[in-house]
Amino acid sequence: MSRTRAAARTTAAVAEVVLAGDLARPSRLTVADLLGWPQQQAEVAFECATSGVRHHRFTGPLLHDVLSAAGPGFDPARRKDRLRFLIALTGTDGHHSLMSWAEIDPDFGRAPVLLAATIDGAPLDRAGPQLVLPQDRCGARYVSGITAIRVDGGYRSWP
Ligand SMILES: Nc1nc2c(c(=O)[nH]1)N[C@H]1C(S)=C(S)[C@@H](COP(=O)(O)O)O[C@H]1N2
Ligand SMILES: [Mo]
Repeated sequence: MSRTRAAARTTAAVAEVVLAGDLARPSRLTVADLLGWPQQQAEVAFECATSGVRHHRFTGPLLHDVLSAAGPGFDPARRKDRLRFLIALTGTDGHHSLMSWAEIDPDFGRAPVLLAATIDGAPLDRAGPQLVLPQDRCGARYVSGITAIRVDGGYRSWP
């Protein structure tokens, strides 16, 4: 394979996460981009219904830092305004999880949720980032290979 084709392949293999929804600055982020935020570390244990207790060490930015930088469409000065916002995460295989904005907001649930850039010392550039919820007993919300994160403030008008 020529060097150019090898380089193109390498580029194609780098996973991207689409940040979309009610955001002033929607974007596409690679794992390399995630390394630009302050990095947190989490040693976690969670139970999987099929494979028992798993232990992992993750590093990466806080999900809250990354999404705040994208400009979610609420008035930051009005705390109640944030409570109608949801965060929908999708993995490569279609595994989904929903969170409320308040879960990760420092004024509310303050969950130290990471958008992990490494797992057990290995970079996630090709696999894509993984959601890390140190407070979860079960592993099901640790969505891996995240392809899209949608911030949705649409609950304003319901019912
Ligand atoms: N994309 C994706 N992420 C996923 C899942 C999945 O099916 N797809 N399963 C979840 C479940 S049920 C568990 S227990 C953990 C398992 O993580 P591990 O195999 O890395 O320990 O991943 C979670 N993340
Ligand atoms: Mo699981």
